[in-house]
Amino acid sequence: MPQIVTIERHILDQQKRFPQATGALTGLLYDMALSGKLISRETNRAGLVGILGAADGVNVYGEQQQRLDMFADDVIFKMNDHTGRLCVMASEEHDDIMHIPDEFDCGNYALLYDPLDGSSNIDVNVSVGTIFAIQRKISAGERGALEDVLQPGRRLVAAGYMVYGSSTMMVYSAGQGVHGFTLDPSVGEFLLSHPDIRIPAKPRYYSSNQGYQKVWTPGVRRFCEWLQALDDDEREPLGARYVGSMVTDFHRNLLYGGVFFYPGDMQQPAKPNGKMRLLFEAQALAFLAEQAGGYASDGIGDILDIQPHSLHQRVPLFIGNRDLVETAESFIREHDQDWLEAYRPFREGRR
Ligand code: AHM
Ligand code: MG
Repeated sequence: MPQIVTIERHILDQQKRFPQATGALTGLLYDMALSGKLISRETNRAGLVGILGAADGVNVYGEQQQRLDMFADDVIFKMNDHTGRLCVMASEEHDDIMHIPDEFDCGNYALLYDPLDGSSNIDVNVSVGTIFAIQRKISAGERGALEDVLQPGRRLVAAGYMVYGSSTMMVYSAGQGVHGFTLDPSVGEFLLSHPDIRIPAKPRYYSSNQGYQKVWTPGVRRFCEWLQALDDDEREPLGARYVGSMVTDFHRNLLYGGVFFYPGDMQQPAKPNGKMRLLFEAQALAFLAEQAGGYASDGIGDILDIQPHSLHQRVPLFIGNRDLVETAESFIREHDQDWLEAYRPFREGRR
């Protein structure tokens, strides 16, 4: 029988490489794993317990929240509000940062999360996931502040996601490679199943909502044709796969090689900055992509180098094999001057 490594053991082993570590990050990652187990249990039972369907709430983007979103959001907050490890939290489902209740101590980390990514898939039993990222506290005050979460992805201490699919997986990196764990529901443990994940050099898939092709910029349209290897006898075309739950699409491309893209557009009303949230979706996955040998860009440059200006800032996103993402950048440089001019003010926080 091969060696069995639980996520707890793995996180502890990684901590041992840093003699100065206090154990706070270790505890935090373990609590994320526990949150994942609880959310997984509810997503598995969703159809049974009648908690499906939209709740009254509408999130800050004007989208309807599903009840499971709210459950997942609450689980992660409650799991982490009293541990003394965090100074502040921020969730895609909340307009503002969330402070640690006064009765509890504050710690040295900030947690950012998208509790249930791809939630429009819940009602049809398609995989969804949780995305999280951890920054170090930089604010002077004791109780944390907005500046703790408005940091470039380059400074992330750790990031990861859970996918609630045919099995539940947790994938994380604390800056030493990307490691994947599969939940064994019979014993309730995440077991190491995918050590040291590297994106395969030969990609297989591209993932994008091609229903929007008409509103894509000329550079993005040409990039997609290039992926399909039109007029190219030397390269094989990539297959198309799009779940509509980015964390799931990203997970597939991480294991098989490929690129996910959700570009900005110039149609009226123009959305030059696309849909993905920089802090709750793009940064964490960009960190993991880089750790696995890949790359993430907004079409101009590295997602990890973008200085965030607001909590719910959106970015165009191209993520996956480095050569594919760099090819997207060069098509955009060559063909999308109008878009570049429209997008830059968003990137630089002038809009
Ligand atoms: P969500 O966080 O509100 O669920 O939205 C993000 C999701 C991504 O997971 C997915 O890739 C994208 O929205 C799908 O959008 P579209 O339906 O426009 O293709
Ligand atoms: Mg999301």
